[in-house]
Order: sequence, then structure tokens, then C-alpha cells
Amino acid sequence: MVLHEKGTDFEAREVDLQNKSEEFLEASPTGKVPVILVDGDSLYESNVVNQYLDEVFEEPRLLPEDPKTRAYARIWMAQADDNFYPQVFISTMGRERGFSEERISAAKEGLRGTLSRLEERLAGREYLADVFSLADIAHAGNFVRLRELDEAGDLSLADYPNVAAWMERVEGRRSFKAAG
Ligand SMILES: N[C@@H](CCC(=O)N[C@@H](CS)C(=O)NCC(=O)O)C(=O)O
Repeated sequence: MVLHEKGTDFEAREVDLQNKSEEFLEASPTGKVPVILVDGDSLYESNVVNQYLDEVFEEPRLLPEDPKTRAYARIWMAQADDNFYPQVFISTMGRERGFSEERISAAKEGLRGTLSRLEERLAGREYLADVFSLADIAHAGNFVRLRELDEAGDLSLADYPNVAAWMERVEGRRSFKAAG
């Protein structure tokens, strides 16, 4: 999404995470995606990569100018990494990946708490840090799986109207559609 927002040319390579190639493992020290190669050096951790890209490609800026608002963007980026992503992942993929039923239930319970905090944050705001930013992008990668949980009846997005409206706003962006 960041690269599409910036409108820069890039080559995306899909990775089979069940069957990681030597080439991928050489590029990704953690064996995880995303990873980008810059002059042969690997940069990884999505929030770090996204901030790097935001600094290198200047327009449009994807972190707010005001230092306090920017700090809030980073708070929500950290929350996506620490809570939202693992909770959505374990809730949807946990069984397939061998997580215990207790762990899966705890993830679903935790996710409801995370959604409540997002709901509160988004009251009267279009985006997590007021303007569209890396904080929204940090969550967007999990929207497809979150919708799967809604469709399966594991949670109801109708209970979180601010979150649902925010998701639609983010999903409506060209960069979201282009990122597929
Ligand atoms: N905190 C990391 C998480 C990266 C991560 O867990 N990526 C998953 C896919 S979304 C992955 O590559 N999993 C493969 C594996 O763990 O073997 C980030 O934001 O980049």
C-alpha cells in the first residue's frame, strides 16, 4: 500500500511461506514477509519498512507533520503489530497452524478488546491519526481476514460502526485495491 500511495515503480515477488526458497531465506533474516532489498541489504519488519519508504519517497507524506499526532500514529502502528495482527492471525489461521483451542479463544477475546479500543479511537475521526497514515496501513493488511471472522459469525463488525466505516474508507483507496 505504501509503494502504491507513493506511486513509485517496484517489483513485487510472491513468496510461498510453506516452502521457503533459499533465495528468500537469504533475503529475509527472520524468514518472514515483508522484506525489501535496498542495494542488496535487507530491510524487514513492516512498520520499519513502511517508515523507511515514507522517508525515501517524500510525497505523499504518510506520517502526520505534528509531532504529537505523529507519536499517536506510531502508537497505533505498534498496537497493530502487538495486538491486531497476531489476534486476527491466530483467530483465523490458528487451527491450521496448530495453536491450542485455548490460545485461539484468547485471541478472539483479545481481538474484541482491540476492536473496542479502535472503536473508541475512531469516534469523531476518519483515520487513526486524524489523517490517513501508516497507522491505518499497519492495520489494513488484516482487513480481509477480519471480514472472514465477521462472515463466519466469530464477531460482528456491526458492533463496531466506527471501525466498519474506517475499514470502508481504507478499502476504498486505490492503494488498497492495487495491493490486492
Ligand atoms: N512483525 C512482523 C510480522 C511479520 C510476519 O509475521 N509475517 C508473516 C506473514 S503476515 C510471515 O511471514 N510468516 C511466515 C512464518 O512465520 O514462517 C512484521 O510486521 O513484519
